[in-house]
Amino acid sequence: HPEQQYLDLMRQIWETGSERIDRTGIGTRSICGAMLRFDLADGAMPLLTTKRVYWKTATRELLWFLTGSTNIRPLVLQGVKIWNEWPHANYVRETGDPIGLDDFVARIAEDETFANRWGDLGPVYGKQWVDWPTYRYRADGLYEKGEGINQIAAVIDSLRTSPGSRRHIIEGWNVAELDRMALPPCHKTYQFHVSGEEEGARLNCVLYQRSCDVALGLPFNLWSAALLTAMIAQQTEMQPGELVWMGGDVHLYRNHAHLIEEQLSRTPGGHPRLVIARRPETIFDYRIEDFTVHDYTPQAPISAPVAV
Ligand code: UFP
Repeated sequence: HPEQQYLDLMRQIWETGSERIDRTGIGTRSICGAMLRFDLADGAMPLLTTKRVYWKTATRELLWFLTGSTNIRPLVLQGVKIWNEWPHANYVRETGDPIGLDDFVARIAEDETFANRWGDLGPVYGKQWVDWPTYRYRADGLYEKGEGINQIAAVIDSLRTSPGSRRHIIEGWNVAELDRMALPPCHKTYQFHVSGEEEGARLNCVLYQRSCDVALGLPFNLWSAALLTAMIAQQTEMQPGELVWMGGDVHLYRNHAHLIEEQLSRTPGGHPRLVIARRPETIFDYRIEDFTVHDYTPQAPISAPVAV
């Protein structure tokens, strides 16, 4: 079963990873460098079956990236909580207001002006993906803001016009803007590759993830990368090919022991398949209702605290 790769990676890190104190202070066991490969043919998805993965949440996040938004409000309004901790911590730090997370999030939902001021994450994925900033140098040696680059549209264009290119890249790691991001991108580089020709063309994707929480982050990241590949394949009239995932610092948090032990005792089962209901005009026109997953009967969810 393809999911066995994930479980083997988890076991390898837990048994052989080096112990270290990380930025969050929780501590991890970590290895340097790992690779997973998944065949995406016929809608096959790397959606874990040994615990329930909330793929709709990850899908809403991906669609939000594609809108270019970096404000949590659109996610909050859909009940997606994954980015809430950062703006909350920032607000408490800057204002000294000891408001709790739930009250802060309720205010983001109710008050648009408040959300504009306090709900932004800085120039994270959405901004870099569809509006990478450029600068134009003037004759006087100063420079002014140029037009942003839509990397997603550019990759779709290059896949259509020169499928054999080795430059189909979407990059999140904007070095000059890292210090303004709530979190520097983890899934930072996507490279696409076309194998086969004409009707048989298959769209492959390599994702390089610099930092990976294998227990809580990776299940989401695999789903989203596969989904993005499937969407781009549909837009460029190709079949989804292979997803190759590569990790840099690949780790497990020490306080995830119960999750890891439980999950490693389970056996994967079933082959979840993605169905996309329609082919929207552009990559930016997909809606959550367009996606369904068939044959997904996962084992029970296993919750664990996220390291912030
Ligand atoms: N992390 C992921 N995937 C993500 C994401 C975060 O695994 O999509 F946004 C984890 C990796 C790491 C932490 O444990 O969040 C980020 O911390 P750092 O920036 O110190 O690597």
